Amino acid sequence: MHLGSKHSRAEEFLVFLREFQPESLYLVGDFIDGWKINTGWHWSSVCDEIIAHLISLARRGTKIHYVAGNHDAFLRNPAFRAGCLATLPRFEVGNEFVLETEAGWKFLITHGDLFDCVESNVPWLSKGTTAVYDACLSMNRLFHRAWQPSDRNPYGVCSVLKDRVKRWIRFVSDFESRILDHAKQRECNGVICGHIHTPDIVSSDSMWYCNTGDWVENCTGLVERHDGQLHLVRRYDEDLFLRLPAHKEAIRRCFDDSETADVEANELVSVNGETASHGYAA
Ligand SMILES: [Mn+2]
Repeated sequence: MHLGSKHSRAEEFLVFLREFQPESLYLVGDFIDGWKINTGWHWSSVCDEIIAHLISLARRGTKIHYVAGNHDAFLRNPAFRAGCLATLPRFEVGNEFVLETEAGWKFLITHGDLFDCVESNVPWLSKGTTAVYDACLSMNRLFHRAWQPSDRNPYGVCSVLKDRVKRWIRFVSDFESRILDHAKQRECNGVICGHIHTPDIVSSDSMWYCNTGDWVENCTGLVERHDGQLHLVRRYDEDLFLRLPAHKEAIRRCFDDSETADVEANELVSVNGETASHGYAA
């Protein structure tokens, strides 16, 4: 979300959030942009409405998991958490959580900055690229105001941003493998992260890599539906669906019959109707 940054799409996010009454809500890092507190803080009344809506969801029973990111790393400080957040009901902060879907698949949920070599090893470079990125976003918005129809994504036209994405592809591939290795160590079947702002659902090395995207450039969010499908909602693009069969551990718990479970777990899975052999082996 990067709430507090002038590029945060608070209005669009609030519309999305109001569509659901979820059992659990995961805010996947950089929800509040603490880096902007000293260099251009933009906190609108819509930001207040978002916070009020989150509190109201928690009061109505939604469990809220706040994953800390690099822009809200102050929440990684246990003293801060104990002082400010302890009184909030049904609200938990952490670096990572494990979500088990209705179908029994385990996803590690983490922001992703801890697996970004630049962020971990060269923080000054990370801050520098953030400044360049912000300048690109501002240019993009000016371009949009001057020449684009209002129903188009105001951040969808700047070629500078597209170049940026290409340049980062090599970096992204390493980011994916590092974060998936970590999820594998945590005995998960996939990862749900953010950080690089590129929404996606892909199969990689018998694992699932899901990136929730952002509410800055893309306006995207990931929803687990009651039928067990993962649904990547994209405000300015066609939605993506990940259809997973019941996981064999879940089947085993229900029927205690490993023979049936092996057959079910080897079913084909699909993203947006295109089937692919996932080949997952527990
Ligand atoms: Mn980040």
